[in-house]
Amino acid sequence: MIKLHGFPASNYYNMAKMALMEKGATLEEVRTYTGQSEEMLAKSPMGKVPFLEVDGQFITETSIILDYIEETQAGPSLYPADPFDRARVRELVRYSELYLELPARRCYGEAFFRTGRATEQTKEEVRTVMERGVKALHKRAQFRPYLFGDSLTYADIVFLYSYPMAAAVARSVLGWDLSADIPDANQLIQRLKARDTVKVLDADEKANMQEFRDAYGMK
Ligand SMILES: N[C@@H](CCC(=O)N[C@@H](CS)C(=O)NCC(=O)O)C(=O)O
Repeated sequence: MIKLHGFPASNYYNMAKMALMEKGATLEEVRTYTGQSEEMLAKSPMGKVPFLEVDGQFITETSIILDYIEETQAGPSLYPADPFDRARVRELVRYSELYLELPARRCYGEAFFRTGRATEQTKEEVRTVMERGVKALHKRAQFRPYLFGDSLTYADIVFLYSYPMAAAVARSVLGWDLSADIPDANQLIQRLKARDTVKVLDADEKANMQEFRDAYGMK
């Protein structure tokens, strides 16, 4: 059985967990917080979550984990059949990850945790990358009604756990209403949030929030 390490307040963890749930896979969740201990690095060399445990061995990096899930688990395919279309979905995954979530993450301390304030230079850098990410999404995302066509793909899963954080950072740190620039985003997020899998993920995330804050010494 696949074991998924991480914690439900982690957006990346939820991407991997949602993919497994959408596949109807049997999974064991192993509560693991991030860190740099040798024990952790032996399993997750960057000390990050999520990571998968398969027969006592470990796989890290969410997009790699998603591909592994696709290749090993039964259930509906979360990629289109055509190789070109699959590449397009992978592009969308990368756009959300690298040009929305990752830059926004630099301001999570200020936006969500009150653990620090972003400098003006950081804000400028973050905004520049995100603005380009938004333009890239405009060129590729379909919203028909999913990011790529009429069925759920990994692009939607990664968007669901990237866009809301990016929008919150944009609003609270950058004074920028991201939803005005991606008008179809909110409707897609609402559609995704109505899925049974996401209702469970949301409840698990809420239930984990205090433990998560305690684990990192946050108030
Ligand atoms: N590139 C990684 C990013 C995962 C990530 O940043 N996870 C966060 C938790 S949501 C983490 O482990 N942070 C700890 C750290 O950056 O050291 C992936 O795709 O899995």
